[in-house]
Order: sequence, then C-alpha cells, then structure tokens
Amino acid sequence: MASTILITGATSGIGLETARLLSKNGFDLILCGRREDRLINLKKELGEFSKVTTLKFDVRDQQEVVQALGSIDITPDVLLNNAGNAHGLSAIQDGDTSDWDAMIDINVKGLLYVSKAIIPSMIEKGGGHIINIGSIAGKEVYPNGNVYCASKYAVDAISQGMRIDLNKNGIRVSSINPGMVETEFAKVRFKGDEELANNAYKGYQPLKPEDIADIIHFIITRPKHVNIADLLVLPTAQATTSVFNKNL
Ligand code: NDP
Ligand code: 8X3
Repeated sequence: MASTILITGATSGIGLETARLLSKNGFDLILCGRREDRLINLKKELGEFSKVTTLKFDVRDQQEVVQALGSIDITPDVLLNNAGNAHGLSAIQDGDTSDWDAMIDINVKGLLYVSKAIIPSMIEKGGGHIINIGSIAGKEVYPNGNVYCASKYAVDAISQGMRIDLNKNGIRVSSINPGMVETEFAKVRFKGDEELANNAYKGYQPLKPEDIADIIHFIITRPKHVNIADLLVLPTAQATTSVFNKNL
C-alpha cells in the first residue's frame, strides 16, 4: 500500500512542488489549502499518478480544521506542516497588529491545530512522521523580522517538544529550516507589491521550491530507524539572513 502524506499549504510554493514530486513517486496525497480552484486543478494534474484527496480549510479556524480532517477516514503516514507566510516587514514600533495576528495564528496556532487533529491517529497506528517547515528566521532574528521570527522560533520549539513527547510513540519529527526560496512568500509578505517581492530574489540564485521538495522526499524515504531531526538549508549565495554574495 502506498504511503500517504498530508500537506498543508499545498496550493503554492514548497507545498505544491512537494505534492508534485511525491505523487510522481507513488505517494498518495491529502492536499490542503484555502484556494479551492487550485486544489481542484491539482487533483486533476496529479490524480493520474496517485490517489489525491483535497481539503479546503483555513488553518486559523480550529473548528474548520477539525471538521475537514475528521471528514476523511485516512491516517496519513506523514504530516507536512508547511502552511504559513510572513505578513509585513516592519520595525516592532510600526508593526500592524493584524499582521501579527495572522503570523501567530497561521504559523504557530494553525500548525498546532492541524497537529492536534492528526497525532492521536498516528499514536493509535503506532507511528508516523511529522515534518515542520520552520525557517532560518527561527534560528536568527533580523531587522524588522520580529514577529515572523518569533513565529518561526516557536515552530522550532514546538518541533523539539514534539520530538520529546512523541518519542515513546515511535513518531519521527523533523524540522526543515530554509533560507530564501523563490515562491509566493515575498508577494504575500509585501501584500502584492510585485517590485518589492521581486527585489527579495534579485542578484543571486535563491533556492527553488523543488530543492526543498527533494529534501522532503529524501527525509521521508530514510529507513524507519533514521530521523533527520533538524536541517538548515540555504542558497549557496546566502550565509545568514542578511549576508548574500551577489557576485556569484
Ligand atoms: P507560499 O506563499 O508560496 O505558500 C504558502 C502556502 O500556505 C500556500 O499554499 C497557502 O495556501 C498556505 N496558507 C497560507 N495561509 C494559510 C491559511 N490561513 N490556511 C491554510 N493555508 C494557508 O510560500 P512558501 O511555499 O514559501 O511557504 C511555505 C512555508 O515555508 C511557510 O511556512 C514559510 O514560512 C516557509 N518558509 C519559506 C521561505 C521562503 O523564502 N519562501 C523560507 C523559509 C521558510 P492558500 O493561500 O491556498 O491557503
Ligand atoms: C523566510 C526567509 O529570511 O525572509 O522564512 O525570513 S526570511
């Protein structure tokens, strides 16, 4: 029987490319996101390679999360907690509280709500694998990154906590912390401002979402006794959140 992976944030970027790669490698997919048109198209695109179930919900809404995940009778072998974004880039004194709410509610509480809905069935099944997408922003704070960084530091702490608490249940917990990846991330952070979004990736070669998808595929295909616990993945041109070699 094929393994099943549940991916939050499958409609774009890292989640989308992971869905594409894994379906071509025989994994069944449970794809989640808010943009239903994209979920419908993905089911059409990937349905020929593997079994695809789609679920439309907002990770911020615990009732929606519980309802959507309770509507399927499948325990995923792998949960990829990927949904998330940065909203804004401002000094703490200038921050917009609705941006703060969005980042804490989606990146932290959303990840927790989805995990809480899935973990009991993994425990019952006697195993599973949770992969949380953190960030270099969860390892290092940078100017104006404040609350986004806080949300990703929280993801780092939650990953460590999950690894400890689920150790007795044989559930692997991995954390992948990327540097700059060219996705819709910058467009969301800069609220649709194309120029600011494009600038984020200018003058160097950022990671592609396919690079992270490859790593996810590698991590979940290790033998059961191997858990890749924590990875920092950067473009070669990036050394820290602010040191970039634009002469490569
Ligand atoms: P994208 O903007 O391309 O994708 C974000 C995904 O998250 C979309 O599929 C979106 O789906 C989903 N999402 C956002 N908000 C919600 C919500 N409230 N409910 C449900 N789904 C939601 O960005 P990336 O692929 O880059 O981001 C994926 C993860 O990688 C994030 O956690 C991000 O923080 C992290 N990351 C990204 C980096 C980068 O440089 N790009 C670097 C380090 C980490 P929809 O809108 O359909 O709901
Ligand atoms: C996304 C990378 O450096 O913009 O998590 O925070 S960064």
